[in-house]
Amino acid sequence: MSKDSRNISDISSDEAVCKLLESIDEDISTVFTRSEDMKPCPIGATYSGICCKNCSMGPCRIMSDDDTGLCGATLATIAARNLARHIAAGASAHSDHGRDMAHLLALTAEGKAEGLKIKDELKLFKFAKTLGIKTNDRSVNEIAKDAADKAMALFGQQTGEIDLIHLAPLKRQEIWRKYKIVPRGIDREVVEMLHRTNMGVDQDPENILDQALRTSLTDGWGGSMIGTDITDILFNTPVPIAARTNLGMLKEDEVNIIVHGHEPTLSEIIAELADDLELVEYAKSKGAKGISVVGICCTANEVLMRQGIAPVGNFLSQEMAIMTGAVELMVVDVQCVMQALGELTKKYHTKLVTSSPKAKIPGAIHMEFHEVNGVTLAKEIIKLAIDNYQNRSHKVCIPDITSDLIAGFSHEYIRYMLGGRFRESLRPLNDAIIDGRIQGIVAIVGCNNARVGHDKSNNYLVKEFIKRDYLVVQTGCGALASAKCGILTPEAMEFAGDGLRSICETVGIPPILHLGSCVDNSRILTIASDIVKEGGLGEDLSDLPAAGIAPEWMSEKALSIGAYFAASGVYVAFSGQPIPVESSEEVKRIMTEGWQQKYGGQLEYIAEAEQVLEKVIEVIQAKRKALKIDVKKERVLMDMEARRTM
Ligand code: BF8
Repeated sequence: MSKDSRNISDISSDEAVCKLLESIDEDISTVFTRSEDMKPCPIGATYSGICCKNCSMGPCRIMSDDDTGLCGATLATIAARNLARHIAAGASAHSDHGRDMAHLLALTAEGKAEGLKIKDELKLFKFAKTLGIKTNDRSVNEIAKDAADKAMALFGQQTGEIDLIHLAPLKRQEIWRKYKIVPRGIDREVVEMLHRTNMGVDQDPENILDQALRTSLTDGWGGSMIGTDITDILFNTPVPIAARTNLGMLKEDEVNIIVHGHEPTLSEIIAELADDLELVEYAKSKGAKGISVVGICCTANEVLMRQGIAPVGNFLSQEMAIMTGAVELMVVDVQCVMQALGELTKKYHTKLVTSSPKAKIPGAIHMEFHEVNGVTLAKEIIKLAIDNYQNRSHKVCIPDITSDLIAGFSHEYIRYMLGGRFRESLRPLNDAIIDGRIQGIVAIVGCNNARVGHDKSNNYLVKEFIKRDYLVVQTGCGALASAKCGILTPEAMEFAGDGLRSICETVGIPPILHLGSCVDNSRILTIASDIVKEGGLGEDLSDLPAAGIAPEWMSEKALSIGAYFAASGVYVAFSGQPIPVESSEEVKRIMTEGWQQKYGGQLEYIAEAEQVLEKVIEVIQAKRKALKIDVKKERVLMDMEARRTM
């Protein structure tokens, strides 16, 4: 790759991506070449000062604690405001997704959503109960309509508390009430965050950041949780499913369609129609052997978990897929879709289709999805792809690289898997944590970032943690990184420590659990709350020997996720690129010591993955010590060994 001075193996750990980069044409620009050509602006991106653009007297460049903006705003105020706005944007993305799912549920209940019906009634009843909807003697559709209306009302609610926070342990709810950060309404907190960071409003960094936490809680315990629950209700709660991943899953002799983005609905329908006899016959009439639907990013996680559709890559793979020359059509909805796809697809035969009225791309064909036209539109899109099969213009170059994976561990399935069908329970998990066979739970989630080695830190940390008996749970692009690395399988047990391996073997789970897309981080909140309620590991989420890591973070959504975990009492480390407060010691202190004292959680940036490993182990071991469960593992393993040899 001539435009990039780095070694290709430093750029990505994904062999398929490396293979494509090796053979890239001179005139092709990718996120990797652009990251070499354009360095990040140093002001605000790293440790060297910060930039305020919130009024037209600026942009003001603040280089030290002695400087202020024209209005007098300090470095700490500006850093807090900037972070708060990122968190508001991230929370709004997840929440708007949740709102669309609620709208879809309402239309499905009314019979107006083409091709859709409620698939998981049990989950609907649970969701309705949480929202205070009466379920006795009522039809499924009546319950679904009321639940959808109530979920939508939570976005515009002005006072009180959003219902879903009541799923958290009671002690956690009291902490939120004490510091006045219980979300009143989902949209309300995002709007108030934007107001308070407007020029001349909230100028106290701690107060700004408290509202940022309240805003983030509307994501994790609000919009994301609504999104996850309704997706399960409409498309089924995931159970473990075997599949294969990476670019080698593209088919040289079939019509290849990639679904990319975050909203599951249209993608689920397209994936279901890939086997439609009429469409397959049509594809054959055009010279293809069949239709292959694959995914990228979190849409990939959604259709992977429920239909076993192959994810061909994560965020940084989206351009690579086009460069194989084998993709007839890529259909995108919202979030994490690079604008560069518009120009790149012009150089290949690939048709780029946008489907959301919220997200159009210059150069793409817009075929708008509405809840009422799902099946009709999906068929039109598939036909467009089929018609494009004969237009392949480049030599097809599909790297012959794939890996097996197991995905789809919903919290419902984890309870069932641990306790059995009639006595589902997290007890065995709690006991394994208490006796030390599992040292703790580490969520390794989030994005790829072209400024850091693709998948590298993720793969390193995942392996190091399971080696030390930490159960790893994953979502988003982190989960897909592990899948491509081949460790999202029961065979990864060979890398696990004795204690973790003994649990995995007994229960029949892999040591790394794929929990879904980024909105599905809400599943982690639910599991953690259930662990607390199960007993023996403290009274609050902050007591649990658990932590969160976003080792290659990129999106504002990651900042919102990190903030809601910290607000929920979890230690969170971001790595790779700095979070945008690094120049302010005061703000960093608030987010570590300050949040620890008030909320029992923290969010901090740690540059190197090795340091993250050390710090997270230190944090989790301190929690084990506080719970007085820090010395049991050796004895338990010796007992197990003795039993084996008897
Ligand atoms: O929501 S992990 S790069 S695809 S933001 Fe985007 Fe990050 Fe991937 Fe999913 Ni999440």
